[in-house]
Amino acid sequence: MKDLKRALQTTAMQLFADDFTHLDLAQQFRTVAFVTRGMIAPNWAKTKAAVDRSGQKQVYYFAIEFLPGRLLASNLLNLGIKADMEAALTAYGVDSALLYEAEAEPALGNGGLGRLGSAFLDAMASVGMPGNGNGIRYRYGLFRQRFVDGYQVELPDDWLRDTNVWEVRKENRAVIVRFGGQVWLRPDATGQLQPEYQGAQEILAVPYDTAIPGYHDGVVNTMRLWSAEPVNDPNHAFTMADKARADEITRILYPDDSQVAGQELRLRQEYFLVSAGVQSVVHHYLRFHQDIMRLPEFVAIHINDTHPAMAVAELMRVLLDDFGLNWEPAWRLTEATLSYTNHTLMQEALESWDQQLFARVVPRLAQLIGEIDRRFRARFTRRYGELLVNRAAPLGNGRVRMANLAVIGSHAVNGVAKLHTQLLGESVLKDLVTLYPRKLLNETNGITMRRWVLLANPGLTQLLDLAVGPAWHRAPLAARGFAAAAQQPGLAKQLQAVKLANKQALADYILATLHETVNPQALFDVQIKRLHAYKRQLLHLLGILADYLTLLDGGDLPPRVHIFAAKAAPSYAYAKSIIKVMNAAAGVINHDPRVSGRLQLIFLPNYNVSLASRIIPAADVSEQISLAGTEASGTSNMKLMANGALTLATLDGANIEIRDAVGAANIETFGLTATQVRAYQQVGNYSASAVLAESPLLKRVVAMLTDGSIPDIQLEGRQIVDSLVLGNDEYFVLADFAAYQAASRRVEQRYADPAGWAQTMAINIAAAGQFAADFTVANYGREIWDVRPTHPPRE
Ligand code: CR1
Repeated sequence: MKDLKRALQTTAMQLFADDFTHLDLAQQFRTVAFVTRGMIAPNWAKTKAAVDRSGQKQVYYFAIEFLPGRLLASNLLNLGIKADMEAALTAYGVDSALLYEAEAEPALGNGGLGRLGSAFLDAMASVGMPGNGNGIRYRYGLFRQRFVDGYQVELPDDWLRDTNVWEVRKENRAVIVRFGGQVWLRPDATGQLQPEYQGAQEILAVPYDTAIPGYHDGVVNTMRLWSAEPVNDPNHAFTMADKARADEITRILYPDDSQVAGQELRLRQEYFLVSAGVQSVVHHYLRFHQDIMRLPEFVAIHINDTHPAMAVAELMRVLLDDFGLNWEPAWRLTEATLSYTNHTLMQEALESWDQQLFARVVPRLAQLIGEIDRRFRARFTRRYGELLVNRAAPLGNGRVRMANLAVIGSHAVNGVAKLHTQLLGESVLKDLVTLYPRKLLNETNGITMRRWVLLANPGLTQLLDLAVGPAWHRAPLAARGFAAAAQQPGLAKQLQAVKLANKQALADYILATLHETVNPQALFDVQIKRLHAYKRQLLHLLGILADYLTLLDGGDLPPRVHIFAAKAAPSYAYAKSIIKVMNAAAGVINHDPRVSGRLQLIFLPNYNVSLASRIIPAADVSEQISLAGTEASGTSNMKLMANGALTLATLDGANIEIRDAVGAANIETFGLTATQVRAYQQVGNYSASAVLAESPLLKRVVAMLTDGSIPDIQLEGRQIVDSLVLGNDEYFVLADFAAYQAASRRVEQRYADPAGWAQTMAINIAAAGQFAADFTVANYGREIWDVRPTHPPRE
């Protein structure tokens, strides 16, 4: 601790020419982060050198989004010096909790997809797998959300305004990415066709590396994020217009989630990420290996969702054009090197690009994909017929289909939960699975227990350490013993006390941000995730309105606080309407003295990793109520169970695996199954109006959206009712309403029995270990990447 204090002083003097205690909080944060970074650095260098020397195979995880969350506390934890650093700070009179909050949040992702990528980076480092992130250094991250008159307003996220302490600019590793222009193929001296470019735009891709330290293991991996700049050529000064065109590529994160962003700029971002990544992987490989034919023995490139699917064609380009390989061997290398994860079944999220646009932006890749398509058809048409092959081909209807390209060019493809993988095989990827029956695998998602329990919930951590010992930090299954331990009334009481304290802390935050007082004894019912029709925040809202009416009718319901946090994509009008209606409903319910202290609706603004860390430890109930067959996996479901929340869920995504892990008695499930939903959809016999007509309560609830009982939502309320009635309720909200209400009552009955509830809490916590990302990456390593951890998580 003395050393740390001295280090803080010295660094404060170097950075700010002042005493540590004289600095403001932002400066103090930078000082602490700088010291921490210095402590990570030697192991970072050592890890890189060791991997290169031993020639271990490395994973490169290509993703257009990463969502690391704030790094300081997590880095200190993983280094094993968190307590010491906090003691040093206390000695200087600094509140470490406040200091952590001075860190800008790197919001370089929209939701689960980006967060999963970051969880994998943390997990790979923690189990000793050489794994690199490859992403984009967006100048502006996901918008900051504010509510004005209940409407979502998007503010820019200027996260790089102050220097980013964690990143290291590596200009010596910059590469050039080429866009547009024209490409001709001309035979060279040996008769091989070589591309010749004219009028292409060259952009410099500059990497910024961030260290990803593993948990207490000395391993430090790298997240490499690329920034676009004009090429710095001493003979040709760039113009301001050149600079603007380059800057534009990495200026913003597209705020879209499960919906395609079809703009040309997005395509340029994707190619930028892919080309810079592939080139740098190959350059690095060649520094330590001579034979390009052995690439897949040392390199695994993972395509996270379709955004980096161009890696298939880009790797082919490098192998053919730069190394002069023939098609067949180049294709074998490409397929052996690449693998792909699908993250959604939502039709509107399946990327495809207009072929002409594609050819304009990446002409050489368009040629190569044309050839991939030609060979694909030649190989399969005779045996499988034109119809099937047309559907499965990379090109069709004037579009480049990115999922098809990714599957065809990868040796393994995976879904992210058992149900999702099964449905992929039956629907979106059915034809491709017929052609490549061995490619499709399941790898159920996982979460970083260290961030979501050790960091977010110190009270629970202490209790787990007490009950089962600290082994679970590294061996997450060791938490299993907690279920039995919690049968002692003493421990169960402590568990209740921890939950109550966490709820009190959240109540304080709610008071500070929204000026609403909530009672921590009430049931805290949480739904936190992107706002999407398929996730059905609307079902939850209808449930709240129904309870409101029940209370007004003189019914008796236990005190309950509904807590939401969600961002809506700025162009997603329907989702924004839901936010407006939620806020307006909150205004009515929270200020109606007739239900005071019994029902509240809290919508916290600006959902992000940090806010999730506040809410999750305080949740009693975790709402996972997507329409069955639509949520690929979900990961908030795992984080919430790990913190003792009871899952109230449809049989969708990983909810099913959570049920299997905790047993049907420790989860509340309801609603249509994926099979039932599909049957309705195929027959076309679902009638939302018929459901409405049968339920007087539901009719009253829906009427509230348009009859003025919630003020100021004329347009939004109408839009929602229209989607339910005229649109025949695409997501079966009304169909599941009655079952949802019944399940909600069962949850309340459980909550009325504190001892039983404590047992359920303990069983959920105890069973969460299997969802640790440490296991997930080890499984990917064994089944997809052929990369083994040096210290695998203990079973
Ligand atoms: C899915 O919607 C899943 C994450 C991570 C999301 C969610 O169910 O947990 O991926 N998909 O696998 C997504 O963002 C663009 O697609």
